[in-house]
Amino acid sequence: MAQNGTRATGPRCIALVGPFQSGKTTLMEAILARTGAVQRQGTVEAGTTVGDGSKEARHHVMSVELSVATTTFMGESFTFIDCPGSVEFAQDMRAALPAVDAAVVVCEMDEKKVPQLQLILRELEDQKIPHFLFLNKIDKADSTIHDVLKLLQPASRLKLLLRQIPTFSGDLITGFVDLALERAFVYKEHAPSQVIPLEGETLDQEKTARFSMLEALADHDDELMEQLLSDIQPPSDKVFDDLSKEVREGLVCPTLIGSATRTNGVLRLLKAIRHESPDVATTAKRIGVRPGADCVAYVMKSMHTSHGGKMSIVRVLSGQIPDSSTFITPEREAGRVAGIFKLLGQTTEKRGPATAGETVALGKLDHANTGDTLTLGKQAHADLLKVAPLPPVLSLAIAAKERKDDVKLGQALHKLVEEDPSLSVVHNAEAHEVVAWGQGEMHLRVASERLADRFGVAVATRKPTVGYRETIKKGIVQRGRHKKQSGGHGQYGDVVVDIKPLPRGSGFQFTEEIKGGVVPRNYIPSVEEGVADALKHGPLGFPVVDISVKLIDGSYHTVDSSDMAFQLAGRLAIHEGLPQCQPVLLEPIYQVEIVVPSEATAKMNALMSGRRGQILGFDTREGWDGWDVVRVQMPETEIGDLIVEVRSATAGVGSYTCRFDHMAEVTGRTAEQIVAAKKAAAAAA
Ligand SMILES: Nc1nc2c(ncn2[C@@H]2O[C@H](COP(=O)(O)OP(=O)(O)OP(=O)(O)O)[C@@H](O)[C@H]2O)c(=O)[nH]1
Ligand SMILES: [Mg+2]
Repeated sequence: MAQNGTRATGPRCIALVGPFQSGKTTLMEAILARTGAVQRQGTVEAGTTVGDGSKEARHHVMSVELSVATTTFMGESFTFIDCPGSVEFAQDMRAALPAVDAAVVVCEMDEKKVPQLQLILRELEDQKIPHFLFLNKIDKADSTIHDVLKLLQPASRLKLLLRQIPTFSGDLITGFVDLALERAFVYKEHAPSQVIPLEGETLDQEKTARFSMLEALADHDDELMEQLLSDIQPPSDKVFDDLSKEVREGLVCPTLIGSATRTNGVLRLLKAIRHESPDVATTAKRIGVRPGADCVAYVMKSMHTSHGGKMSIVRVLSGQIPDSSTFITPEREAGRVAGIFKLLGQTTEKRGPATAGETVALGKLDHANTGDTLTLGKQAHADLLKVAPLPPVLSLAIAAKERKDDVKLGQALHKLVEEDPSLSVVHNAEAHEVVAWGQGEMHLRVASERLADRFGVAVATRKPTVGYRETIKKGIVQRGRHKKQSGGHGQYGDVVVDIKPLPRGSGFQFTEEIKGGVVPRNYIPSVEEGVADALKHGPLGFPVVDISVKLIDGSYHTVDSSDMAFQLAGRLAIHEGLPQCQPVLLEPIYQVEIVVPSEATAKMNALMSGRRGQILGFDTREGWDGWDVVRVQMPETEIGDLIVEVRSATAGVGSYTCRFDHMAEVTGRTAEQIVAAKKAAAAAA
């Protein structure tokens, strides 16, 4: 293991994370071009990048899953995990992060993206993952770049340490000064920057900025502090050692600048990563790999490919994986490896055994899922880290366009959920619906596209059915008589029932008070059956609840009475009685907890009034400085696309969780609309 400032060696695995569209995929492409893994640097616009190689990512021109590429830099192997920036696809990043050595957080000089940056940095800080900031799109930057730390520091709990400052020619950024190296560079497009003399005004700026950087490092190094106080220039080895040590220990976060599209600043970033990120032994220790454990690997993502096989992207944390080895997890046998592959986006290249530190794809591990901890041999290693799925925030009912695909749809959904546990599937038996829950409109849209593209199941989606009910406000005593005299055998059943409303949540109760055998015992269960059946569709079209039905009288015929006749009589009594009992519609009300940055709390008020929500209270969010929790009760139907508005009010970072609370009466226009929609749907069916 690398000690203090000495450089780590061996294969490294680095995550590229950051707010939506900050340039992660482009940066990975620039890195691959700079290190010679690709001949020509592709662009996301032209759909020619190694990352975002899936049909869905190309189609939407954004990352919708992680992309992995391994390259060699200065004789060492580096694997980059390009993570989607959209919050809707954040699960991929969360699942991969535990096993990386370090992360590069790609960001921009954009105030609107700071909240999302904060969320990502928080995740890295909580998991103690060493990280760098890469301020991208420097080609578009102006002089406000001098305030970069003022803009970004509030998002980070670690001290941000500016490692490079830009140099200008007029308003144009033409290069940078590296404050650790104390060297000035001019940018060359798609070529390494050139060293130029550091002199004049630039030298003065460099001195000031370097002093700030050293001061930040000295917060964790008394010797350096003394040197600074006594005006002694610290040796440059010491500065580099301190940088490495403090980055690895998660004490500071260096900030580098550059432009991914022009490949500017990429080489220096790579050098910083190479020099300052920890090795796999440190990472294994961080996430709790048992010392002396033989072969342990972590599944960053398992995928079902379109040609049917399963691929698991794993980081080897200790030991070696030979081909054809059989893995176990604490719960099950994960399968036998059929092929070990080096990845370059969608391109796979078969290779030999993988060793500690490497990130590879394993073929055909049929029972390995995202987040699994794999071990060879008989004794499983305890699960390293089970990343909890993000709570679902949006749902859609999904059906196969062709009935023959129903079974295939179920299987394909199961596979998608295995790959991405932030997607879940609920079967609504009452509405005969398969409901997919996910992280947003795009997440669910991409899931539908994958069903079609990868699994060959074309699907139609619609809003999920809400579980409305109805009940009655007053009681009635009602007779139901079924009598038919046609030719030979007649039919005869006659009942009188006392129908009454019950308190909310009581459901359906059936009792009887038959005296003198006016309805023979053996027919009473049939009456109950008929009543229960009639209650499935009340006068408004919905299941009736919170109602008691007591059988109090009736009559029978020795020859013509039968189970069927009494069932029909029971049903008739309900059909005729209920419309006179002031039926009312009931809708599910949910308890919703919305979490938002405090600036957006007031906006939630307005949002709720438009969605029939009732605010129960506000609180500060525990452990989250500057965030609030808003507790609300709102109808299920109004929750619908709540997430879309919560996100738009919070630069994408707000979210909510909810659970069913109770059923409540709906009246007026809202109720009329719901009933009319149900009638229309029933007529169309
Ligand atoms: N001007 C400029 N544009 C850039 C730079 N890097 C990326 N872009 C543009 O920014 C947009 C997003 O780039 P991507 O690389 O897809 O960003 P991303 O962070 O991977 O996006 P998601 O994964 O969808 O979050 C594209 O239009 C890029 O061309 C840069 O250095 N300068
Ligand atoms: Mg991307």
